Amino acid sequence: MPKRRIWSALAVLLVLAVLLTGCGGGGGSRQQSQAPSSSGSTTSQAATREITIVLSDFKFEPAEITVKRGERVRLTLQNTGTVAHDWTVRDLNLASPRVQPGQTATYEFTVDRVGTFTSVCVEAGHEALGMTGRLIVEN
Ligand SMILES: [Cu+2]
Repeated sequence: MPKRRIWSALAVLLVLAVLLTGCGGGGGSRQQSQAPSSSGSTTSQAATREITIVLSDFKFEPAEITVKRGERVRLTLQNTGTVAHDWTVRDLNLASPRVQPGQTATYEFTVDRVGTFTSVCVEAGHEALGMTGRLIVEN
């Protein structure tokens, strides 16, 4: 009876297909749970925070940076513009070196006050042209 064999074979295939698709669906939704990472416990190390700001005509990129009170900050100021620029926070007496077009300078500082401060480029007219940003100091 060859016909019955064929039907039996088809039935077996059908069952296998259902089992395989069932397994595939179940396996995909399984997720490995990982141990929670304790990211807060390593911030006590006194590492220098490195931040790069691109100075262009006439903006800071990023305009806003955030640091922690008391930590050493090293700014890398990269001037991609066509005129000299700087990065100054008057309220904190922070003033970077003047960076010539195409040049890069570094400026290190530490802030002991928490708050949000305005940063500007003090080259003539640049602040008025929108070359301002914010320095946020967190505890
Ligand atoms: Cu400028």
